[in-house]
Amino acid sequence: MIRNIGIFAHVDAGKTTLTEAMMYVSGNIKKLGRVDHRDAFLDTHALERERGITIFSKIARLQTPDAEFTILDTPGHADFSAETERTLQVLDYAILVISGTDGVQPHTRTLWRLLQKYSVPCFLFVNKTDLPGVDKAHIMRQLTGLLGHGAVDFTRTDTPEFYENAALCADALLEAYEETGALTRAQLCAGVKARQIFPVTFGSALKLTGVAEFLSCLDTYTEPPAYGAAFAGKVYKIAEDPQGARLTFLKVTGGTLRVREILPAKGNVNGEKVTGIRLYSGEKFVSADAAEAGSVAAVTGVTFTKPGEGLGAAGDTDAPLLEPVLSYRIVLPAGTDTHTALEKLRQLSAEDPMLDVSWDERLGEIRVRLMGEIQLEILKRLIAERFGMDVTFERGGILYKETIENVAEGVGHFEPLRHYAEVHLILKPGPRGSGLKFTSACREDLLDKNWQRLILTHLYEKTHVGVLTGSPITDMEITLVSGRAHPKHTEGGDFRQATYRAVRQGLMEAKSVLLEPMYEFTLTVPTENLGRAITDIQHMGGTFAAPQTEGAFSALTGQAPVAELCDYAAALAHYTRGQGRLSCIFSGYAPCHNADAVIAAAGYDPEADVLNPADSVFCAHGAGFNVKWNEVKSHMHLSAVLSQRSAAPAAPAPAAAPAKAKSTRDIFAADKELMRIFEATYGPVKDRSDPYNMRRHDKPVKREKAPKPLPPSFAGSEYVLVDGYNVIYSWTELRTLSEENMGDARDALVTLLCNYRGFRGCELILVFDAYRVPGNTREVEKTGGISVVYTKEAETADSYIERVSHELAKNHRVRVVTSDGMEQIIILGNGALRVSSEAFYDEIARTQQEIRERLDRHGIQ
Ligand SMILES: Nc1nc2c(ncn2[C@@H]2O[C@H](COP(=O)(O)OP(=O)(O)OP(=O)(O)O)[C@@H](O)[C@H]2O)c(=O)[nH]1
Ligand SMILES: [Mg+2]
Repeated sequence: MIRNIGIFAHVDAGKTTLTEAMMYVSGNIKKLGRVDHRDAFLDTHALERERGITIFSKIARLQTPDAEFTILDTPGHADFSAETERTLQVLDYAILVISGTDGVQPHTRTLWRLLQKYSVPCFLFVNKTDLPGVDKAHIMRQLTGLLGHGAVDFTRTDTPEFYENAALCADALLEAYEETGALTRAQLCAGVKARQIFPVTFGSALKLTGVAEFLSCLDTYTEPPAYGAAFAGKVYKIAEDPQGARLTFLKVTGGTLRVREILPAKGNVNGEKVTGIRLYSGEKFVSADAAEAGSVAAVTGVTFTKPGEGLGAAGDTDAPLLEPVLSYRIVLPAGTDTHTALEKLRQLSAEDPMLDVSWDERLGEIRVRLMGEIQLEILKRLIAERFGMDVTFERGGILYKETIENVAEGVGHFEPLRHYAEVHLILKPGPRGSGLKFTSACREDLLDKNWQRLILTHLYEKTHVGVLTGSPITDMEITLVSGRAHPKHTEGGDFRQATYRAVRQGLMEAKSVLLEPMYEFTLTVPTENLGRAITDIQHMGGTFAAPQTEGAFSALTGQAPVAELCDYAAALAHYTRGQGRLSCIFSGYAPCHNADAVIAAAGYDPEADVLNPADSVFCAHGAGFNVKWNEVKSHMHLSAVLSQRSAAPAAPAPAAAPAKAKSTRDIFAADKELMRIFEATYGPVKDRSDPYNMRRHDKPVKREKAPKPLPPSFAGSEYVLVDGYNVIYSWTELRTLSEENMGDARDALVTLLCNYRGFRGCELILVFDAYRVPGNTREVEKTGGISVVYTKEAETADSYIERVSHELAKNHRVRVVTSDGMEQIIILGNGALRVSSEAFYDEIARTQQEIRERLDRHGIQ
């Protein structure tokens, strides 16, 4: 059975050289390559050979007489640590390489944190002992500082001193040792597996000393894990082979994976057929018909996979610990079509989700997230090689996050005509670095389990943004505590709306805190410059430990904001005349040291963020209307959970006492004018006297008073915005026409709408996407009383409609005609009403019928 072992260290410690040496010493490769000669077995990519560093994780298959190992070599440079972290989820053991000359480095500490998070048992190899100045005792002291008593020298495993040291690692080991005066192989193996013992050996990968002994240590003290019979798999990496085939690297963690079988997928995506299984070693692979549990393989034929995903019986991996903190704009070469470029760049994002390639609609920019300058250079080269695009990068700033410091209840209600959903969420601050956690504590008699699951899906599916700067929120527990569906009118999308709005409403009520990314840094300067270094770090709002002076240099380690440190290298080089060294690694988020300035510079207005509304939509007079976030709680249909708990925590929920609701017709009777408009628009109003008690409030409702005045958005004239191509594609006649000639289909639609407008007396805006047309500027044509808009380059009809409807809805009734499948959030978020293309088709047909009847009455042919 195979043992999967990852190999980790800071840059240049000798990981690739050690892997090569282990392959050579064990007879798995015949020729010893070398990183420095650009012929290493694993650093196979041209960019890796050019720079002499590992950029992509790689696999080496290693067979010894007694065991089979899969070694995963990882990049040591901090800029590629996301790639390194991804491999951790498929490992049985890790090797942490320490360079004998450098000792424990800040990056070693980061890697140690990662190994702890993923609970991977670990062996240590102290490398480069061939070089002068390597002090084994000093390194052992450093390792004890890092790992505690678990670091045990395994150079000689038959001495009393060895047994004593190993026995001190755990109570069970100590007891066994006291009984017998020794420890068995099985006991030591168990200690290693339980992360109580971390075996340390010494050697030189380059000179092949201590390598055979290290291999034998791995052979003796590792054991393959046990796996279940049901298929399970963990995806850790997506890549492309030189022929452009998509490779899904995974570990089979249960059962067997076979070629031509369907790889089961989670969620809505159907499974896909595995067309090939490749067992890679270095650049080469052998094809296999099946991969047993424990194998790490590359699978071809599947497109839905993403790193971190669990397949079959396996769960998904938690969010990674390390993440990029710098945002960049990608500037495309002149004449490149933005849309095509974005699609290509998104392929890279599928391989490395951390890049998070995104399109900022507001600023018209493509953005990526990066770890640092070296990653930037590599990405630039990769984009040029794979897509033939010579892009440049512009710094787009720091990736801030937001959290809250008090508990709040967020309420979202979504009830345009014939829709219904209400959601109550408790937002609670979580520990720093804990990310977002979503749970449900909602009673099933209040809301069916399926709706609850759907709400959780909606919480997971979106990057929820905060209300200070619009940055993603983090470190919160969001609990679903209450909600309501309508047995007839609730559709899945309604809960999406209500959930998103509940999060935002809660954020508006809570006290928000801006968080900024921090670096853990080591700053080495000539001792005469130490004073300057300390002053600089203090000015940055950083913290540091007592400086360590060695010879003419002093080292300062601590934490400081990324925003301040990311540009410090230039100043450092200047005042130390090139002798200063700065090494940084992301260490997490902390409250922002200059929050007020950052918030002011962001200029974010949460109430104007139409993509992320905090307001709700309620229904009155047969039409939905917008309710501001700070008034939602006086309209909501369920009681607040927070206040209920604090007011009478022990009291059982009162039995539902249905308040007598007035029928829609009653309400309309109060406003004949509205009734007329409503009926003219939707046809006769059906008497839906609320058979489901939808209007019941848990608290008594005073219905005697006159209905609330209508929101101002319905007072003025009516605007109808029509998403042109959507309508053409969903109306059979127009679609058929478009297949022959799109121009004819557009003209036919214009004619229909002109007639409609003439009869209904509304303002009509017909919008056609022209965003894929390079160099196109927006055009507006007035024809037959309607406005026909062709959007400009990089502007979709959706985004145009969203903006315009937002403006118009302030003073007018606005309806938006688009397909059913479209996200409703945008349009409805700003008070406009959405009409599906199908429903609008009926309306147009009815209008035409009315026009004909009227013409008939007047004897006009
Ligand atoms: N003297 C000496 N040099 C070594 C030893 N092991 C590796 N090196 C050298 O150290 C440099 C880095 O080695 P790599 O194997 O590329 O190190 P790495 O840890 O894989 O580096 P990255 O993948 O870029 O993080 C090369 O110049 C190696 O020749 C050793 O045992 N002794
Ligand atoms: Mg390497």
